[in-house]
Amino acid sequence: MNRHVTANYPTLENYWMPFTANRQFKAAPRLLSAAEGMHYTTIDGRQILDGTAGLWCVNAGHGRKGITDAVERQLRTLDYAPSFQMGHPIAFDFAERLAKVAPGGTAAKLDRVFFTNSGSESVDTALKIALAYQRAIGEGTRTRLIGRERGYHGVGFGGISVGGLVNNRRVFPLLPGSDHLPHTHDPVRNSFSKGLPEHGAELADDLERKIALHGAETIAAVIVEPVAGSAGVLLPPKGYLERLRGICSRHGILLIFDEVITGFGRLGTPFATDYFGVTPDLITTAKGLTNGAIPMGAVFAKRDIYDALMQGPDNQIELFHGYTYSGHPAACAAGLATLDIYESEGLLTRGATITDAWQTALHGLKGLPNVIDIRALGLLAGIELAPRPNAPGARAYDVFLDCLENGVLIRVTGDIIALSPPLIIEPGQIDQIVTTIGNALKRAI
Ligand code: PXG
Repeated sequence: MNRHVTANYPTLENYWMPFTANRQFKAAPRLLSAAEGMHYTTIDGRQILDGTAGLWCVNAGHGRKGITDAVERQLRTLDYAPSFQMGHPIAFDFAERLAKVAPGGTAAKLDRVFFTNSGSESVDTALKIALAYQRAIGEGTRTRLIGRERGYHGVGFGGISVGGLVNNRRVFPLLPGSDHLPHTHDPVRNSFSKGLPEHGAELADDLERKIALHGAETIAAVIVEPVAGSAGVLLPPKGYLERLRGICSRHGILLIFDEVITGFGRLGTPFATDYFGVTPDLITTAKGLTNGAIPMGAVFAKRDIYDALMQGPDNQIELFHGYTYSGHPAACAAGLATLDIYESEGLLTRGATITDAWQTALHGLKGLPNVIDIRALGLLAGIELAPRPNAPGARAYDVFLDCLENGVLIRVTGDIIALSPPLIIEPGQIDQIVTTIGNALKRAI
């Protein structure tokens, strides 16, 4: 794996890498230097098929000229402008375009858009909007935020408090009063499900128990990923999200869908909200919003929520929240150009036309050594492996290295392989991903 090419090789010690085993990486670095379409180029000139859309974000594929040109034009015209008590047209234009693709019927459309710079910021923004809304409607005792075990909502203090991945939480103090629903992963009952798993809708009823325990009047919001991504592509059981929606509505609790991964076409619909036909009150997004080209996130809120906060004297700031780079002109330009591509190439629904081929190919890995579950939906997939005794994660990591050596980038989390290719993937590339993983699995005994 140690493909040292001395030319072009950077000094490695200064960059403290995120979510990376720094010492292991720096001893055998894996460096990408270019990207185009479905492929990365490594620093030593090899082509790597991107099975992960970067980090679940490059939905339209790499190096899209429309995006590059729009960003360049924007930077030449208006590089930066403040968004506090000042405005610039492109941020309003982008919000208006996003409102058109936002889910929810006319009555419940999530067409009020707050800009952030990342998924983590979108999550913390949505949690704060939920708290501010409850207070604005006279429900100020509702300060509790509820997430779910194995949920990932970024790395802000709000996000890790409602998140459910222990390594991201244990070192840090968390928001008081946060609590968690049980996760929905049930391999005993649901392994190798095609489409959504049959069993587990009743897990949503745990929210009723939280309400019985804490009192509904203390709970502001529940946040879940419609499909849990980082924890290894965990699908919601049939009927689960509907039940969660019902309980939240009955008890005045806001429902937030974290669509940082599922937003912008990942399930073959514009949002997971559209796919499941269950409408939350707030949606968090990032990643595919700008095709990963410029960092940006956005929170979509129902009109009622926005309206409830537009109170008090006109000269008063309604929500004490925002970022220097909220609605950054270059990010808005990237986002508008990304929407143009999504629309002209039909990418927000393309997943629906190839998901059958994708799911069939993935499920073909059943029976290979150590594969204990396969789950796939839209253009997402998780392949769960039996861990090696006393070495959790080692087998999947070997598969990751093997695939990279053989020209395919996958993502592993623990002993789960996660796949989320760009939405432009062609059938031959699906075969290449699946064949490469299959060969690696045979070697990773
Ligand atoms: N919510 C969800 C559902 C996410 O998946 C975030 C929030 C945070 O987004 P930012 O932009 O702050 O990173 C995410 C991010 C992985 C992986 O492979 C997943 C994410 C990021 C990096 C790696 O599991 N998701």
